[in-house]
Amino acid sequence: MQFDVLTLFPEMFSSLNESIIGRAKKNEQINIKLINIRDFSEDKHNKVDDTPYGGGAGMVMKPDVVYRAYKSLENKENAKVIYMSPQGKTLNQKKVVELSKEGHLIILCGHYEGIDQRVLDKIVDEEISIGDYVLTGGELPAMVLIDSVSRYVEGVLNKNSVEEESFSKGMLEYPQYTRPEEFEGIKVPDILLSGNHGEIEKWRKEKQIEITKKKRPDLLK
Ligand code: 4G0
Repeated sequence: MQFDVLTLFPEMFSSLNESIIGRAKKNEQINIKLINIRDFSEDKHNKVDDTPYGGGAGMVMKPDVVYRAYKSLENKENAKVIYMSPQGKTLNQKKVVELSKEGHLIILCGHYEGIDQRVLDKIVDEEISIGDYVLTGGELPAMVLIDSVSRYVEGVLNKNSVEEESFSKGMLEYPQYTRPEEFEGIKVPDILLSGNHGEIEKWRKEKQIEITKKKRPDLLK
């Protein structure tokens, strides 16, 4: 999976060199290309934003600079362009799985009060939000998208983890326990030590229902 990220703050993405996503990059299961939008300013002060027409607070990212950054990318023909924005459709696990089937995502990160509408109309295929709150930029949402989508790329997780994942099936996970057998006077449920795999599976399914009912009843409806 190829991710191209258009951003004013490419250094924010260094956290993606850690853990499972870092390993996926090293294994070339995913590739993340970071494009600094500022490199495409032709202004002597490297200006990337300006005041909004019609007045109002804040700054707007200039359409020409964003467009040159976009045009610099290769193999755009088969890519989907995603704009991270609080006005987008809220990301969920279904959308994540859908996006993981694309081969190439171009992710546009806005700052200030957003980006001039004309370049958005020209290049954006889909506007996506990670939830109903406003952040200072689209970079954290872009990282959330890259992380969630990468988990479904072939070989990034071991197959069992993805297939067993109950969230995709609209349920929360059962509780997990590891050694020691007794912690602060609290024992691990006996059934998990029994070695009876049929009974363990039954217990876990019951727990999933109980936990989903209690914490996220909306998922069961
Ligand atoms: C575009 C995404 C981008 C427009 C981006 C702000 C939250 C999310 C940005 C704005 C973001 C999200 C109109 C304020 C950058 N904040 N929920 N901030 N406006 O996914």
